[in-house]
Amino acid sequence: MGPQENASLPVRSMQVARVLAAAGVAGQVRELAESTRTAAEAALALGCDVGAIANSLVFISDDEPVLVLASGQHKVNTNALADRWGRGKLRRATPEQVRQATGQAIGGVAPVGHPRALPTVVDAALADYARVWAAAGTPRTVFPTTADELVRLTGGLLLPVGP
Ligand code: 5CA
Repeated sequence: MGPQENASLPVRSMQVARVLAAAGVAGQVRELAESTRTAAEAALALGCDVGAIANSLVFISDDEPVLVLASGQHKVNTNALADRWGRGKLRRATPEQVRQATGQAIGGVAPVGHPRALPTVVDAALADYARVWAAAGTPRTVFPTTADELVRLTGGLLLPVGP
């Protein structure tokens, strides 16, 4: 099913679906009846390991928003990641900063579909899974992908982000 056929998706998810289709991503955005607002909820709804959920976390570093696509299995070690990434300290973005940087709601922030592409790190732990799931613009929409595909989509760096 292509994005055209998926015409009932919310506007923000249609936008994500279009970016994915344009990038040649095969996985389709799907809207679930259950909430996928958190990694735990998404894993339950999808019947997958929580580690296979890619949370799209926005941080502010060196005065600009950056994106960390982190496995739901662990917290981001921001100090270690800033060192590895060669960036200044990472501070969690406020809800307003998340909205400004992504145009998407917290709990539904996608890896793509933002007003401007964000410098991005993809959690190396996601490479342990043959299929990972990421949010698609709303707290009920997701799409299947892989760590490699997320790197390609975002132009990001594959780095360990966990403790
Ligand atoms: N839909 C799932 C992935 S399929 C999802 O979006 N997970 S998430 O982790 O990326 O989104 C929930 C995240 O939103 C929380 O982990 C937290 O990092 C962020 N968040 C929740 N509340 C706030 C808040 N008040 N300010 C900033 N970030 C928040």
